[in-house]
Amino acid sequence: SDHRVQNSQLRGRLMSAEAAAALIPSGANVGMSGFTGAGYPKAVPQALAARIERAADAGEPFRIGLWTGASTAPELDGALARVHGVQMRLPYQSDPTSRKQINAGEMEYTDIHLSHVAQYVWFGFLGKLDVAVIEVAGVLPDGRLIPSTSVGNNKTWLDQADKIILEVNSLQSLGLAGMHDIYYGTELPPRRVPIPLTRVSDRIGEPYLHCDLSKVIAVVETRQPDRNSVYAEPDANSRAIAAHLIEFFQQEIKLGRLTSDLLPLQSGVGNVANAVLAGLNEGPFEHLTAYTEVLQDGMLAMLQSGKLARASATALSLSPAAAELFEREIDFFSERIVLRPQEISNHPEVIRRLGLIAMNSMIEADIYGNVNSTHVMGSSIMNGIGGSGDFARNAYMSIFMTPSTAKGGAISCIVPMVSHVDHTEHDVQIIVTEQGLADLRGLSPKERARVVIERCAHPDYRPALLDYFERARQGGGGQHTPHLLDEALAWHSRYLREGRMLP
Ligand code: 0RQ
Repeated sequence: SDHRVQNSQLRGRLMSAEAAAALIPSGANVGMSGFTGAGYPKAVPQALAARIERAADAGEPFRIGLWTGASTAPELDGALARVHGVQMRLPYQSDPTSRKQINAGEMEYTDIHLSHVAQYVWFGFLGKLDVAVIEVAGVLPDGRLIPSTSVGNNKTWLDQADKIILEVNSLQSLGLAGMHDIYYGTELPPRRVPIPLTRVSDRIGEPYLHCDLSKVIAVVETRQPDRNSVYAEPDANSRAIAAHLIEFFQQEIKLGRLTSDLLPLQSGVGNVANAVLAGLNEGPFEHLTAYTEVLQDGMLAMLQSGKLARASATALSLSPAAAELFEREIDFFSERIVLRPQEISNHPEVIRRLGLIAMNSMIEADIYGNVNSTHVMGSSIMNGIGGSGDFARNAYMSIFMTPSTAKGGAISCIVPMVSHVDHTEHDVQIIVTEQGLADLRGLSPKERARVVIERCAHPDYRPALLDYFERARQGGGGQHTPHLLDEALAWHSRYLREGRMLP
């Protein structure tokens, strides 16, 4: 058997994915590893999906509650959703099949700030966790676990689940050992003490996960790569957004509010965020650091070029080419990257202390600076809030970015009123589109509206937005945040009726 399972007790639990999946009962809450397509179990979820399908064919409904770190991959979310095996999902997903079922009302979904998930489980807010299914890179002779390419909520799942299934993936690099920092010092209120992390690269915990070996009911060997999706080449919009940001940071340096090493960067997921990093890699800043949730291609390139000195995250999210580079240069990256539990990578206390520059993408913003990151036309979920709220609320500076239009121009991403609010005007300081950058710090709502419309809206929509604002200024309503309530969401309903927002 495989040298990666060095503990004899756990070696005695080796079995097939099918046999392991047979140990998960219907109705169970299952905590799986996985964060942005990294470090998720690859065999047991598919075997479980096959079992669920057989049960359905036999007329026996079989569904589970599925908890993870964040998004996973087709082999996990996709496979289980396709057989309608997920009754309730939390805290984040980005899977097309799951999204469809959630929006059809066939799957319950609880979209939770990623830093809250572990403590909610400890508090008992989410009910009992029955089974943990965790991918690891290996098992040490004493039973400690070498974490995989994401940490996410794995520590909490291992601690809180009644039973544990381990997937040992021999394709994950053993060079990962030592890269993680698992903090076991979190207490429950009222016994909490400060988290002793004052610099991005501080190590405050241990490199390995541990668990009660008597809870381990199965160990499954796998050899499969992470999802590793390719990022799009930065397009003109993304490059323009990056250029506006770089100019803004330079201005802040001139004003003495930032230095040339800026402050630790947090960058969201997606193509725009990745393109902004590519822009920063060519920008004039030096000795940058990152305290972020997901380390994507852009950050790997910045570490390699030396622009980025140190990075902390809870997960990798790499393209196949970047994953290859990571593997090849693992000793180099191991000196520069720390992977932490998501309750620490996203912890409000640490984010506030370090003073992050948080850069996240959004779906839409309104003229007053409220931001919607999660819902299309008010009622359909896209992915979820993820870590954007953890970072936006607590950062030194909170930036949201988007192209000014979507769907070939039929949708304006700057609207009179957002159709769903994830980040209120109080948590949003900078809005950037390819058109320009709106610095909202210290502005009143009416001042913000003028800046957002002038700087960020697409020229095709600017007159209509100004017209809305001016009529709201003259309407009889309150003049702190002027709105025309009968019209505020008319752009969205017009899009749903006619396929375009503009009158
Ligand atoms: O859909 O591909 O079907 O056309 O939304 O839009 O422009 O490709 O942007 O990939 O960066 O995603 C906010 C969803 C942006 C993401 C969001 C449609 C658009 C397209 C994607 P199509 P883009 P991105 C830490 C930070 C929340 C979590 C977060 C997200 C699709 O960034 O999920 O921030 N964020 N986490 O057409 C209708 C609009 C639209 C619109 C765009 N106004 N109306 N559809 N789209 N704008 C990391 C983690 O938490 C893990």
